[in-house]
Amino acid sequence: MGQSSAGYSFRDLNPDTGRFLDDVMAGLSRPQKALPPKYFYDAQGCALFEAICGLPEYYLTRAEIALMRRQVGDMAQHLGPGCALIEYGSGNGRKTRILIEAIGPVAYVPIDIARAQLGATAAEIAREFPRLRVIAVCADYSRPLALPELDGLGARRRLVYFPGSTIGNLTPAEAAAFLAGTREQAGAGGGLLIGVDLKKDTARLDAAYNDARGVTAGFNLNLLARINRELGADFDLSAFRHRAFYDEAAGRIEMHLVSVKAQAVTINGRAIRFREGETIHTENSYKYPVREFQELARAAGLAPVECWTDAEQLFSVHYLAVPE
Ligand code: AVJ
Repeated sequence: MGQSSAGYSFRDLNPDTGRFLDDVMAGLSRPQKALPPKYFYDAQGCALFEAICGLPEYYLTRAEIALMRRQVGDMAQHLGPGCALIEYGSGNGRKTRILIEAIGPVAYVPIDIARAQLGATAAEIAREFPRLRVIAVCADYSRPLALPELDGLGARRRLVYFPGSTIGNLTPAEAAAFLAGTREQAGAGGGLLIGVDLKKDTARLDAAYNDARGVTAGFNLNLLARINRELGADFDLSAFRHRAFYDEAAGRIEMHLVSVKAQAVTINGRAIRFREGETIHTENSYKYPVREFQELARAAGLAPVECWTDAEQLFSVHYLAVPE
């Protein structure tokens, strides 16, 4: 089970060992250069993302927390006590605490690629809920992963929690495949609780990813800084600009880093050339109306049971059941 300390155990599946360089080289060798958004979250990226969550323009986190506070009693009726709660992308665990308090799970399994933050969050939650079994798993959940043994914990069912609209990073086809895989992890009689950002007017969406203070720009550019730090590359951060826009036809925000001039960057002894205005596509963030997401869930073999939204209709949380 890996090293264990006060109240929680930590299993490290070494999600980034050797993969970061391969993924960066592959992504920057494509006609439309691209980098996987999961690499945003090194220690600096985690801190920048936390800052984004507090920005006036970034309504998502506030709306989701308000929704959780208001509806968690109703959610608990569906979810029941005594489950094993598995969470993808646990981050700082702020929403999770609201859920744990209301539903009383027997075990909590946070899964995250950000090792340091995962350890800190697992330790804090274990301290706050002394009777809860906390089993942290450092892993890349975008790939198949073996969950720790949960059968001996006396859980009545498995509930997978995937908050924050992180599922928006996937294309709808990828999201359906991901949901189908998650259905297997929850197992028959289990369930999924998923936070999904709603479609809304373009101006509001554009503002959320183009904040006045430039924190989102810093978050995006930190990906290049991380490649410099960890892979010894020589990206000139002042020669790239943040760009984010809502593509209404695709129903998604796209984030890019734009090369402001023709330039070459050396990574691992290889020159990567950029034309002036050429971009690296760093993130998609899909937005779904309630009905559209429910259809996606059905295509993945899940049964939509309930969907809660906040008072302003900015954000949604879906409860999907795994059919027996
Ligand atoms: C964590 C993927 C949900 O898409 O809104 C925030 C990440 N990117 N600002 C999102 C993000 C730019 C965020 N997710």
